[in-house]
Amino acid sequence: MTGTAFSQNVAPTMTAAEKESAKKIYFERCAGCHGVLRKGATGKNLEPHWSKTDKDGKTTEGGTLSLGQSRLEKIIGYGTDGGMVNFDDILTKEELTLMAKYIQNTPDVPPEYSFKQTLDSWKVIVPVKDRPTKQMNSFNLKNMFSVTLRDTGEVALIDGDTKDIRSIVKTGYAVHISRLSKSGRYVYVIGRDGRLSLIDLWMEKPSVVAEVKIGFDARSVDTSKFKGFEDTYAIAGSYWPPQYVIMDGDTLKPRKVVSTRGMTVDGEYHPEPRVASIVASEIKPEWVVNIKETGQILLVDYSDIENLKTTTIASAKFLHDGGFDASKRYFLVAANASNKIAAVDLKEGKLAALVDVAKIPHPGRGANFVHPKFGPVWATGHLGADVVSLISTPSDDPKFAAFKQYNWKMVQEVKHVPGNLFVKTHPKSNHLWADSAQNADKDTAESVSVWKMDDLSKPYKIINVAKDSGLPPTKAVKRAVHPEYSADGSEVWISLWGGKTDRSAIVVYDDKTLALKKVITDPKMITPTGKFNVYNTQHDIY
Ligand code: DHE
Repeated sequence: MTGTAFSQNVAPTMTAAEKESAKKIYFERCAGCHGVLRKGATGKNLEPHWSKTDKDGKTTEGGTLSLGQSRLEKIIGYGTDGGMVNFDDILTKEELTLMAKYIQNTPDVPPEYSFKQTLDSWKVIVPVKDRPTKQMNSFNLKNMFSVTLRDTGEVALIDGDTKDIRSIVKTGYAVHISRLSKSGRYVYVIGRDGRLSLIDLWMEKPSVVAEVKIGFDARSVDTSKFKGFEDTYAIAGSYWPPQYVIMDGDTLKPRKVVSTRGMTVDGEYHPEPRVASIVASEIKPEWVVNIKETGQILLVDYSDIENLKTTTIASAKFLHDGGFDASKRYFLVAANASNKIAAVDLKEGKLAALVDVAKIPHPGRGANFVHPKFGPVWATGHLGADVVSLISTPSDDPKFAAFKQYNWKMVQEVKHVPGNLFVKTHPKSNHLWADSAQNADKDTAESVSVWKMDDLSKPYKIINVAKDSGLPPTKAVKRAVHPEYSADGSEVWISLWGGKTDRSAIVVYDDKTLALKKVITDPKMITPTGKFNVYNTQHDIY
């Protein structure tokens, strides 16, 4: 394609009102994968015209203008084999036309967001002095689940013992994750709109005690977990603007904002390097902050936040989600556009390995177990391939010495189906669970697969969670997503992520017998997705 061919194509005109509504849809549905500046990450570059020159000097060009209106409408409506999902069941025909027009126009650059704006947005709803000094309810907090109700902008706190909904809390838009303070008292909930809510589980009815807006678009949060810093700080990462914010743990008072703009691992400047996963090391007073577009993993030392020290570890693009190995010395993160897992050694503060896996790894937190042949392994599923990859992880335990030879090798690919988002197990379980929520086939997307650890050659059982729920059939697929264990490892909870007005459910299975145990449903149970068991999240058990 030459520059002349592009110059012949002109972006369709749009009224200010059309642009405004397209901008809103783009932010809610597209920015997560394609970026606010549309430079692409998990999704393709969507600028009207782009050109890039590789290290051999070869220039390639492309852009939405060269694709044109009708091709773009088809791609948005029906999706592609390359991993783009279809939007014809989410957007109207008029909205599909609107979006195809919008992405042929030059992207709007959203405003920046300063420390002062962050501070101005900060609200303490219940000051620390007015909070309880001991637990005021009789709930077994260890087994409480914080459940994302994605499309209602709420979190449900569900009692794992009784399965009762104890509280439904208003939070940010399309909440992404919940994380626990080291003590297990506070739940931190981050909305896609950057609103961070702090929930105090000790209150008679657990409620939000503080809030702050850390940016316009966000996905990650964690707290300080190193000895001596328990519950002291919180950190939240923003997609736009690309920066992270360090706050006081019990009030969310902003203390520092740090930009993540800079050079990619390929040596190019990137204006939008978004903060993907963040985890707290328990070995040092450090957070692991994974920067998506640059492929740089930051170890942020919070022992002196006025004189912040950061170690920058080059890995691969584009960093997304990940979890610890069983020893918690290593953090393994998906570099999903490179089809690699990067492992960071938190003791040495350096990259331990870059392991090749299949297309678009998506581990969630991953799953740790002892493989009968290869010893300790960490598992990741894939969005773009039909396997769960097992990576051998090091252990100091002499009983695993014989497995050292396999360390950091991908030792087995367990046959699954594409469209897997999350895998999960528990130290007390002999089962590996994997969803297939993004699979194109409805039955498969509504089911999960379970393997026995001693025979990973095929799933021991495929469970159709939507059928087990007994919910009436709906037009929208009820995606069975995100297996999560109860605190004692005896139950597995699966969400049914249905239509945004459909009553849905969380379906609970007995992990030993795989029998259906309970369907948790309620008129307020709309679009449940992530579920975060207090004890397992607090202690990184998976
Ligand atoms: Fe997630 C984790 C980003 C879409 C459910 N998701 C994460 C993390 C990131 C991320 C960076 C790691 C956070 C951490 O550990 O600090 N997710 C993104 C996106 O950019 C993406 C692809 C597109 C978007 O627009 O947001 C995206 N994610 C989704 C969904 O559509 C899911 C399935 C449903 C939902 O609720 O939105 C979804 N993501 C989750 C969940 C986790 C998560 C449940 C936490 C997993 C865990 O067990 O800890």
